[in-house]
Formats: sequence, structure tokens, C-alpha cells
Amino acid sequence: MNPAVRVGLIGAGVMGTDHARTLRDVPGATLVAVSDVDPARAAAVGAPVVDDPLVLIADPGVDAVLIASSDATHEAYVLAALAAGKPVLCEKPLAPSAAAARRIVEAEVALGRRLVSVGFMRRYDPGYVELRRALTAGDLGDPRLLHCVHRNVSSPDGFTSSMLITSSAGHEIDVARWLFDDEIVAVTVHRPPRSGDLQDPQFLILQLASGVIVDVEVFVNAGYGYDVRCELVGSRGWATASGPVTPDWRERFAAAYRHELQDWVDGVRVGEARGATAWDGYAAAAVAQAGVAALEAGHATVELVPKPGLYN
Ligand code: ISE
Repeated sequence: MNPAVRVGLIGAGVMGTDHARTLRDVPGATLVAVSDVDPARAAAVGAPVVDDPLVLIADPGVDAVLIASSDATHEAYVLAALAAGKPVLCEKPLAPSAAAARRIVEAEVALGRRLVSVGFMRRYDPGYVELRRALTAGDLGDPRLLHCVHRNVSSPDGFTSSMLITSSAGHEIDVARWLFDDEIVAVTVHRPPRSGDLQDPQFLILQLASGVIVDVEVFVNAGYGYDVRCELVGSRGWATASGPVTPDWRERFAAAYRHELQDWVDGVRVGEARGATAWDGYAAAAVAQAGVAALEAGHATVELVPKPGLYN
């Protein structure tokens, strides 16, 4: 193994600060730099502050980049990390549009090696990992349906109806692709009664190429707690992934975040990109984009470009 990975963090908001804290419990990594639009917030993380994220990425003292800045900034920073030849773990969503995520895929394909990992942390949650193991081992028979619940206490200021899909249901979109190792081909969105301008809750139906149906209740102002779980129904049985109801995702998925960071760091030390790929980030963005169209139109199909060989 190579020496400890020197990590540079971009973004010191809720997730960036949480990742910085978790990273302290991850053997083999050391946080050497942090950058944020708000220098005071960056300083509070407790690592040397670099004002310009592009300077942080180019710094020869930074081996790998962790991006937790606002969604709209992801593309520029991931592309800069690729240009610098550095491994990068980018929080979900990889980019706010399918076109932007595709530019990242194209840049990585042009480079000819995988450096990008996307922070879909549920792939590391023990409950979801066990569900996938049971399905893959054939314990549940052939997959038929997946029922998902995604509830938050309340939505932050500025949260839009589209963000229930792009920010929140993005996790279920990735879980569905990952659990069934398949692509989502169509999205239907139903709009239950709501209290204000925000279309909350929403009920999504994701159709996989195999015909498996995934339904997702997204309710981001459920009030009582952060409640995320699902039930997989197969031809020979069913199984659930669940966890405690917590104030927010940081507690519910604490183990998942720790395993995700550990796997990323271990991969960087041996020259492997692990976890969700840029292709996964692109496919999730394309499905979310179709979901946003379906929020207006009721139904939309998903168009993906052919999958490059780099991701097979
Ligand atoms: C937030 O961005 C997350 O990623 C959380 O996991 C999710 O539950 C929440 O709804 C999103 O807004």
C-alpha cells in the first residue's frame, strides 16, 4: 500500500463538514486542505484553508479530491480533478443535468482510466448491502417489485418540487439500478395532495428494462423524522432494508458514509476507483431529468447514450 492519501475537500457545508469528521476515523487518509465559498465555514473544519478550489485541486500536496460543494459546481471541479489526473469522490448528484454528467463521462473516457467515484452512499449501508446479497444469491427468487419510502423532517429553504426527484429520489434511482444491475427506462410521477407551493409528497414509479417496477414515496416535509427504507419482492420471498428514524441522513447513514470513505481511500492507495462510477452518475442524472419532465407530463422515457467500454 502507498502512504496515507492526502485529501483535499471542496465544500464545508453540512456534507463536507460531516465527511471531514468521518475522515478522521478512516485509516490511511489525512485531510490536508479545505476550500469553501465561505472562508469562515472552511476554517471551522480545522484543516489548512485554500481560497480557490482549482488551486486546491492542482496542489501537488493533494493526492485526491473530495467534492461536497453545491451541485452546480460539481462538473467544473470533477473535470479539473480529471485534468490533474487525481482520483475524485463527488457527492451525489454528479451533476445537475444529464448533459453535464455526460461531459464528465466523456472526459474520463478520453483519459482512458477511471478516477471518478460518486457518493451514492446507500451502496455501503449494511442493510442495502445485505438486500443486494440476498437477491444476488437467489434467496428471493426472481425480482418483481421494490417499494421505497424516503421521508425527511423538513426541506431546506430553496428546495423545489424538482429537487424531490433530483436531490432526494436520486438515491432510490441509484439503488434501483445497483440492486437490479439494470437501467431504468421510464418514469411516472403522481402528485398527491400537498399543503403549499412545493409538490410534496410525490409518488414515483420507475420501470426497469427487465420489467421490474420500483415505486418511491418521497415526502420531504414528513415532520416526524428521517425515515428511509424499502422492501424487495421476489418470486420466492421478500426482504427489507431499514434503519432507525433519525433527525437526518448523517445519523441514519453514518456507517455507510464511513464505509464509503474507507473504500474510496483504500482504492486510491491501490490505484482503483471504487463505488458508483461516472457512468452511474450520468445514468442517475438522466433518470432524474426524465423524472422532472414526468412531474409536469405525468410520464417520460429515459434516453441513455451507449455505455462506454471503460465502465464494463
Ligand atoms: C439530501 O441531499 C440527501 O442526499 C439526503 O440523503 C436525502 O435524504 C435528502 O432528501 C436530500 O435532499
